[in-house]
Amino acid sequence: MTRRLIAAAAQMGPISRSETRESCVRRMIEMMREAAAKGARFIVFPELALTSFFPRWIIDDQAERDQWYEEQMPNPAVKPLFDMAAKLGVGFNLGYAEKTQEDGATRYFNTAILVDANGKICGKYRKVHLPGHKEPQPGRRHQHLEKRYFEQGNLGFPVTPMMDCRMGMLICNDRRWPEGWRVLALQAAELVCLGYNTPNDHSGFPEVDALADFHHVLSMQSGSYLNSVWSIATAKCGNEEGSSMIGNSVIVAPSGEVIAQSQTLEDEVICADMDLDMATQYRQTFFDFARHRAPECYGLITHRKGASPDPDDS
Ligand code: CDV
Repeated sequence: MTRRLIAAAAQMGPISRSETRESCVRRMIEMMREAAAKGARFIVFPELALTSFFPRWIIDDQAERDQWYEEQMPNPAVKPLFDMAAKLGVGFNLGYAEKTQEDGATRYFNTAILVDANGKICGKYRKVHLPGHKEPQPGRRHQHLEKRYFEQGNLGFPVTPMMDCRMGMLICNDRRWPEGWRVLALQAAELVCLGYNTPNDHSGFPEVDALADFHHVLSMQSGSYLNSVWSIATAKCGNEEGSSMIGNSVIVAPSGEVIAQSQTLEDEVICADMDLDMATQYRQTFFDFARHRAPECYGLITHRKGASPDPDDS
């Protein structure tokens, strides 16, 4: 018997600087109802889905900065989303900024969680590939200060068995780096969930910005195909506080085919009926890892960080 999961991407249009968590959660609940009415049992929400994308701003005051993070999950503002998930019997993936006390220090991460159909948190991931800068870049219309406001994730790339599916998570920029996908695939992940905020107006190179949608879809299709996994990528998009962000939320099959794609730059639900066994099918043929991979030849992947022509560079 094939294992099927009807899943959805719940894309969000812009979130203004003054919009409250309560308002964002209301928008998400509305989309959760719509997805459930279409038969979906699992939903992927965007990266940093509870606030505006604050790393575009220089915020020096620590107390002001701390307001952008969640110290508890679920907290009272977000609890209605968990309650609705349990009521409708729908699981979800949610991205948010996390402030936590760990190893005797206050720490900040760009985080995503997996919540099951009973409203219970089953998995957590903290973004590894943080883009942008630690120090503000002079002359930029919008900053991208993720390296200032978050530290690199410290949970690796975990796979969580949930809703009869082996689920992994990546966050936004992670989709451009094949290493994370592969670490998930090597744990027999069947679905990769990813939320993103991808601007197309401030790389400093108009020719790069013009390809932002193409590179996003390319990364999702290649990540899915080369690793034999389903993937769901959900945007926060549109014009947010003067920054233009791409839409194009997609659900991609292990074949690399795009099965569903959003059409707007607003709140929008897309769904797909996923045959989870498709992941296994590809892993028994082209991508039978155990038969064809050669880890003994891949040492540089874990030993060397940057590209170098010097054979002795570590
Ligand atoms: N939020 C992100 O990680 N955004 C990056 C941008 C800055 C390139 C992305 O990869 O889409």
